[in-house]
Amino acid sequence: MSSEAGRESLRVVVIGAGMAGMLSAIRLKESGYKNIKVFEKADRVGGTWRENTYPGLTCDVPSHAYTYSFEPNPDWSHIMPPGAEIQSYFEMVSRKYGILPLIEFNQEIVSCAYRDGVWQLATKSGQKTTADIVIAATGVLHVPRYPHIPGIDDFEGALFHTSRWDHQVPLDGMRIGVIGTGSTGVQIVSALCKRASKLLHFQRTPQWIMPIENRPFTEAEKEAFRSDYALLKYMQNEPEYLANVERFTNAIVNPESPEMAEIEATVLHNLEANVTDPALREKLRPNYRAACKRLIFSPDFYHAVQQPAVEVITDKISAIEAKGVRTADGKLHELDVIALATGFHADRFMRPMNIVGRGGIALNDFWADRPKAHLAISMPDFPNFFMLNGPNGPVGNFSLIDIAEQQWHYIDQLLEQIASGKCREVCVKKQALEDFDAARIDAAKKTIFGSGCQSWYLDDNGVPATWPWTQQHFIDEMSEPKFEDYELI
Ligand code: N01
Repeated sequence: MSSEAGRESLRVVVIGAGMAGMLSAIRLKESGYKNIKVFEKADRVGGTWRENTYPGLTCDVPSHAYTYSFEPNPDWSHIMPPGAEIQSYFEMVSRKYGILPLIEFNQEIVSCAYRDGVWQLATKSGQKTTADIVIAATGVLHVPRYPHIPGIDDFEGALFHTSRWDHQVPLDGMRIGVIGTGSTGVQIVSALCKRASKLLHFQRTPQWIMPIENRPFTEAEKEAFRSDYALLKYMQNEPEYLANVERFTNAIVNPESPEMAEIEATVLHNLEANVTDPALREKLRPNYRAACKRLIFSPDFYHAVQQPAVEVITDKISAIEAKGVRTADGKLHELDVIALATGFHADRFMRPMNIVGRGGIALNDFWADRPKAHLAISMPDFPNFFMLNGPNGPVGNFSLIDIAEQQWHYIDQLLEQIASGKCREVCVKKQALEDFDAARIDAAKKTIFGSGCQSWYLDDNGVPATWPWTQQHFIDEMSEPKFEDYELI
């Protein structure tokens, strides 16, 4: 069979129409695959950027780096892109690249089982489909983590998780509580500090804050990006940003490196120089190393927490009551709105979908100890099932779009084995995954993420679940599969 004929006949299902699912659909279409279906549980593309709409939502990767390589965008308004602009960008791309007709919206895949050499999928509404190849592009942080706080259902005001923001609820002049000090909580506090009459930031653990500049692009700059394509491409791969990414990943991998010392000095100086009240400064001072939790980049958080309406509350939350939050010191903090910036279940990936591989092996059993996949992409006994942004990938402080594109480059080469008729089934060998996983865990324990703090990077055993090597190592791995690691049947 020629590759071309293979691409025309193979049935490919992509799960999810967020950034990575859209990328898959665009690339498959361009490569000549004719039988592509994308299933999306919601009614629009965009994934994370569709679901998160909270005030202040901004990506902390520079705008021009947070774009598909094939669709640079001269119109970004700021150095860091606001969430709503990212959502509009994805919607524009979905139209421009003609992938909307491939997407079945409001169709959540609930099961995906490998039987008789094909994947059989079913949606919540009962639609069934058969695929030769499945691409899971279901995202990482999409299942909200609700805190177990006594009385949480008793609150009489508005209470919601930050990824389920209720835009009907007025905010101006209101008494607002934000629980959680991750990237989300920090951005919300920065956005609401002058809108709320009282803004209480409930902090269980303080965070190190890396200062960043986030000014608007001038009209002249945007015009230059529009008229000079080379400049626009340069902005996507801006040398200073790439150097920062390299420095950052080197620091993560080697906590004793000069790069990490530089990060530590910068965040410490940020705290010392910009928080004037000594008592507040001590409240905000973490007792663990910078970047152990995902480092927060913010141009204005310290400014925000020093606004008159804002108070950082460090007393433990003991309950939520009808009128507000009660802390362990006995005080009731009366509130109109509570935003739960309490993060996500980062170990879910495709789940709760019921996925069953070759020989009846359930994904939940395969991942009983921890989510794992060879190079974040393939699993033994799950043939022709490939993940974008799967477990153990380099989800960190840099562009996930770039990571997904590199992963696609790798997956595409695996697909080619099937399309060209060299084999019918591709999945990583058990031993290859075991070797990868052992080396990964060994390296992960030595990264900054394993240096002694709680974070969503850690698995249930307290081991960092992320990519533990440099960005360059990832780029090298993604350049070409080592086919000897794969079962090609
Ligand atoms: O979630 P988090 P997030 N009582 O898990 C606290 C990406 N992102 O939504 O540290 C009180 O980081 C918890 O406290 P502690 C980015 O990758 C990117 O903020 O566990 N507090 C913590 O403070 C990011 O890392 C962008 O002690 C409770 C917070 O809730 C990831 O999403 C923007 C609690 C959770 O922090 C997740 O960020 C936004 C309880 N019972 C998000 N339970 C950008 O690009 C939890 N907490 C900028």
